[in-house]
Amino acid sequence: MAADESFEFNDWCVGCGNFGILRSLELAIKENGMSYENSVLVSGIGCSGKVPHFVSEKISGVHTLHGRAIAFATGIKIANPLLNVVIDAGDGDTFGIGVGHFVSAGRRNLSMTLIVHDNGVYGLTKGQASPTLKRGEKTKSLPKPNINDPLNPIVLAISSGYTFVARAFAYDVQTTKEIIKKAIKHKGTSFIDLLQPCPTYNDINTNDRYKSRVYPLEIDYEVKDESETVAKMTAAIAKAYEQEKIPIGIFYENNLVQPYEERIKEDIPDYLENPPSVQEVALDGVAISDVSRLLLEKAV
Ligand SMILES: Cc1ncc(C[n+]2csc(CCOP(=O)(O)OP(=O)(O)O)c2C)c(N)n1
Ligand code: SF4
Ligand SMILES: [Mg+2]
Repeated sequence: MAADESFEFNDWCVGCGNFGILRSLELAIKENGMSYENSVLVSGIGCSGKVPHFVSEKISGVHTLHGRAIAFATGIKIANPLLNVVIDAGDGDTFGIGVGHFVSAGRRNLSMTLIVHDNGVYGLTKGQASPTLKRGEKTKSLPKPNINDPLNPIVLAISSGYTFVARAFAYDVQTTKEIIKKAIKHKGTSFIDLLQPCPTYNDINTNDRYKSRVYPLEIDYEVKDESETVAKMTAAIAKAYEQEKIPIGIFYENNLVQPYEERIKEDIPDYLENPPSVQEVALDGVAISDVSRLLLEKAV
């Protein structure tokens, strides 16, 4: 969206948890001082993918492809490492078609934030089971109970290398806002598993069910010395597997892992001052872009 466009008519269903996520994000954008000039929202495909259209704060946004939001965001952040990059993606988008990108992003640790709208279903396409729906659960539009085991987003994020891993609940706007603000300020890739009721297709994980089960997570989550890493990961993973009650908060944070942009800077010392986004790409019709330097240095 351009800076002078007003936000579009919102067509999410009444009672959708996406409203709570959108509100939390809008507040975080405002309180973090994010603007059209210094920030961009990147979304995938699905009900969740409409966030850049519906957000009321003036901020740049791009609605991309199913399962490819992380890939687009990675390109944007590498081209302009000074931007705040926030990704909004569905659970189907991130852990189904896009799961390879999810794992690869953890290994890089580029400074950007991934918010996953975790509703247990493919909402936009009428409620098929997403990779976070539990085995044996039969939501409204499934003909039979789900026969796949779910993946645990927190566990997958920690084992993939994410350096800020949290869970939030869509209707707890204050807590969610605070978690989003911290995630955006984090140096490295931050991930929030955002529990989102979908009243239209998920009649199991309802707002009431979540409200009776969520509680604030109190855990010493930050790795302050490398020797603590495995113990902190293990404690976070144990909490992530709790079933009856659902802890909400930050599970794991590690600021000792070098962010990807600093890894690039080791090879290209002026990368942050002279990133590809500020370079002339052509002179008199001849390409003069220096992107090739970045690609050659970082080819893997
Ligand atoms: C390559 C591709 N495959 C399939 C689709 C169809 N499609 C659109 S949205 C969607 C599922 C979205 O589910 P999720 O990511 O969980 O988002 P939600 O709607 O629940 O927010 C699918 C499969 C598509 N747009 N592109
Ligand atoms: S289908 Fe579900 S996720 Fe999509 S807008 Fe409706 S309630 Fe929200
Ligand atoms: Mg979904």
